[in-house]
Amino acid sequence: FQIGSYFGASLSSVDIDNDGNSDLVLIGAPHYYEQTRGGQVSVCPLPRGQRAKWQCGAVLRGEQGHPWGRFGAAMTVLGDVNGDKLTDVAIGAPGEQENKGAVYLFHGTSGAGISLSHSQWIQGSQVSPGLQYFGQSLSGGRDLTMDGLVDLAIGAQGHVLLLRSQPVLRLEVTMEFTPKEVARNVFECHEKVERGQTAGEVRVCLRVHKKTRDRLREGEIQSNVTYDLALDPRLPHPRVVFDETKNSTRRQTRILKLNQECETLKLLLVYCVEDSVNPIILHFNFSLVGEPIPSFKNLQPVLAVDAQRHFTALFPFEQNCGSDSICHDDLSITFTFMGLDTLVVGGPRDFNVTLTVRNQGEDSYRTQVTVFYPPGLSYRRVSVAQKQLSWRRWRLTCEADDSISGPEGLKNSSCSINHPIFPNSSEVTFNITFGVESDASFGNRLLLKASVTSENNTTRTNKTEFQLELPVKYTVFVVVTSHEVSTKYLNFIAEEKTSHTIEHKYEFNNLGQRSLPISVVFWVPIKLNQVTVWDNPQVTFSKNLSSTCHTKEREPPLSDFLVELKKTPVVNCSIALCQRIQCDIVSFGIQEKVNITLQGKLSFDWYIKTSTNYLQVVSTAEVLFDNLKFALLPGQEAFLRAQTETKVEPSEVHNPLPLIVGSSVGGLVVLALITAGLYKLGFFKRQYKDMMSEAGPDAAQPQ
Ligand SMILES: [Ca+2]
Ligand SMILES: [Ca+2]
Ligand SMILES: [Ca+2]
Ligand SMILES: [Ca+2]
Repeated sequence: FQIGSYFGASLSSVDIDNDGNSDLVLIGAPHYYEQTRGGQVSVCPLPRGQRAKWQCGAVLRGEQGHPWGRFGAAMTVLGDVNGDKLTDVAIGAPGEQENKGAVYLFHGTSGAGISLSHSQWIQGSQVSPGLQYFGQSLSGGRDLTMDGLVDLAIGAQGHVLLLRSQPVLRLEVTMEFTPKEVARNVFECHEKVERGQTAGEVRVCLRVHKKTRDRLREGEIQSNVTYDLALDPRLPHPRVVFDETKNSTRRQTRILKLNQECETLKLLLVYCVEDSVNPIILHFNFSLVGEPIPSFKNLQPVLAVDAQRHFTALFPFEQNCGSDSICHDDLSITFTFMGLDTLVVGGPRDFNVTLTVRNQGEDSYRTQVTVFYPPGLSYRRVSVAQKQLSWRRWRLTCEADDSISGPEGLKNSSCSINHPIFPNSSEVTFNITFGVESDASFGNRLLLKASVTSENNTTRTNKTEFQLELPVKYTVFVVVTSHEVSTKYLNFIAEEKTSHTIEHKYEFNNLGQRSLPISVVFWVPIKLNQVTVWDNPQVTFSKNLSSTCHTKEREPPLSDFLVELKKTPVVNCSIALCQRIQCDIVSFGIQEKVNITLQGKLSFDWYIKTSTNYLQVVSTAEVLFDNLKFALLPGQEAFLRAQTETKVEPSEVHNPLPLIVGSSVGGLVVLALITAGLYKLGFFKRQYKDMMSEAGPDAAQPQ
């Protein structure tokens, strides 16, 4: 106890449950001082049993901010004012607000207790501005106005005020949907989307109840109720609207008596429903204002302070889960590489996997496909395959997790299928496109895994996981070319037994993205018709490469070299005995370049004259690689082969003397023949006769 608190200055015994026995005693201590509130009332339940002691555990207090409020200076038992049949009390605090005063109401609670928070705070200044010490005395529990409702007399300085208690109302709301669920064929979208389908109807019924017992006649009590209905209030795009308003909300105001009133509202679906797991929510809230009753001096009914103001009803979607209402899905997954038999790394950048997911059980919730793939692949996109067995429009969204996880060091992408429901008896086929890094290494086989899961908690089966391997090869991009500095032309004098140095130089380039072992093979014609052509060919590398070379001879496939040479003046391995030189290079690096030169002595004893007067000596270079591990891109075979030609021609020896002699003799013979011919024709004789006849007559005339 606080000294000077005036504990016991006011006192009241209360029979909360109205059984005729007092349940507790309220003891006021109006001068009890706290920094924020002045005065308090101890709640002391009557001790049960003869030797039991008083225990005043609970304390009632006024509002904060009134250290001089003198809460508990007066108190009275009110009777039941809120209609719960439990006794309520009023406590005065005449010192509040500089002695303007206030009165607090506390409701009895079940279990013969009292609510520690007040239900009403009536300030004297609100009742009448000039009042002082409002609440310094209180008297309640009687009906003075003949309406059957208890009233409260409140003393103030020079005044007594009579406050009436009001009829207390509650509103009962029921909302029922017809049909009980939105039918499946209505909310599922088919190929042809029909807008504004009727989802069903809701019957909303309101009934005002009066809680307090009084002498008012039923018909006299009316209240003005304004209520708001909202469909899917938390969704940005509600799934249904009221047919009447074409909106998801609707406001209505009605004057209600104490009877039930109902209305039926039609609900329309706005669009194809994607979320058919969560039911449609219909929310109801209202405000109620009692109509003043003229026959009782405008006594105004009031809504109970603790009345329920919000109501919700759920309109579920029809589910496909059978009579047990538990959905057992039956999922399976398979995939293919779309006919691809080998993945060629460094070839096409995109790599497609076609997945097929089936649900042969009941509806599947939040179905998810996860694909596991090695680093070197990266998720690009997902697309629904063109041909589908179903009319549905599947919604697929995938997310890639590029972090490497799990003991196998795989990456994964997860795709949600038609969330939230992947319906029963359905199948979807879709493609996931991966990018293939051109320098990726997968070994000789690529392993892909996929699994399908759902939130149905159905056990995993061997159908819900799938894996497939694909052989992998890597692109080769090695280019061999004949070098410019090779010996292009040689001539010789047939009579001389000479030979010339010959060089065929080849350049090898690795333009690909990876180093690889290769073999280079040279073909050199060494003998034609058992006569040496290219003597002792030698191979020299432009730089040190770890390599080993081995040679062997090969007989020509075509035996009749004369016939072939007449067709084409080429000496190559089809008609000549050749040396095949193979050099195995252990690792030919990325962007590496090497020149390899074939050297030797070319002799000419083998030379055979043909109509062309020259012959081409041809060597060939080839690149070989392991076909099991590596592959060429289409059209690149030509880069793996090159040849070098040396034109060989015999030199002509020119002697000028026989030509001069021959020309002179010929000239004299021609001259002799012309002269002889002219003589035969009488060219010389006739000239002589002519000369004679012209001179004859002139000579006889001198007589
Ligand atoms: Ca009692
Ligand atoms: Ca009560
Ligand atoms: Ca009354
Ligand atoms: Ca079931």
